Amino acid sequence: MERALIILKPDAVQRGLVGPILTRLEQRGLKLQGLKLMQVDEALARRHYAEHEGKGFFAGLVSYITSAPVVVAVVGGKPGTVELIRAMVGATNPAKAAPGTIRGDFGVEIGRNLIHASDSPESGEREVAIFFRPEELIVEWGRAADPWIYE
Ligand code: D4T
Repeated sequence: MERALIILKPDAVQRGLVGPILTRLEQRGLKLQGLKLMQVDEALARRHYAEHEGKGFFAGLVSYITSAPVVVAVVGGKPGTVELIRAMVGATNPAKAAPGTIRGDFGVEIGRNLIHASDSPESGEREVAIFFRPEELIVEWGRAADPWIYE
């Protein structure tokens, strides 16, 4: 069962873009399995972004993600979900992200790129486990529209 961790970063929360971004995911037909507002502390930020430790932008990335509350969500349940969400999110640098993508429609700079989405099913599993306890998730729930979204 494939799923992605989504983080609506501090700029998305501060700019009132939580609703519009979640709306896009919902309208696409994606299904939430978990959702919460939280403050990321430095230890969590370092763990989540461990692959970037040592890079020039790492300190700025950690201070940005810990600077104010974020909204974290788990989205998925179907094969292909991670790739579909990454396509909706757009390129890492919003200046290069295509119009119609979340970063391409709402962002300007790479250090304020609004949203994180897991980049593979394996990352999704690792990241969901970092941010959510199992009891915070509802993995299987029926939705009346499902047969109109999935064949
Ligand atoms: P995230 O992980 O936030 O979904 O972004 P991406 O998956 O699209 O991009 P990434 O892992 O390569 O980068 C993580 C995070 O670091 C910021 N960043 C990245 C930055 O501030 N400067 C940079 O030069 C790069 C490469 C943006 C996203």
